[in-house]
Amino acid sequence: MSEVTIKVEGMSCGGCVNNVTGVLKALAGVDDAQVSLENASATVRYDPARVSIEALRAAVENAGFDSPAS
Ligand code: 9UX
Repeated sequence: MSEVTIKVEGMSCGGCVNNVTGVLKALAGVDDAQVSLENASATVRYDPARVSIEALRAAVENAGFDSPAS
């Protein structure tokens, strides 16, 4: 397992945090996701053999938020 922190911009409430957490955890290869409204970020524990950082960011974007490359 690896861990990465990606940017998650555009969240405005705890519901957004739950939504982003859900879409990240739904991805095959994601073990855990800790999303921070205050830091506009998500720290994700994942298996790089199964899911890429780009795929993590794409999932966040598809959920309606912005995840610019760090
Ligand atoms: Mo918060 Mo986010 O009210 O998609 S749930 S704005």
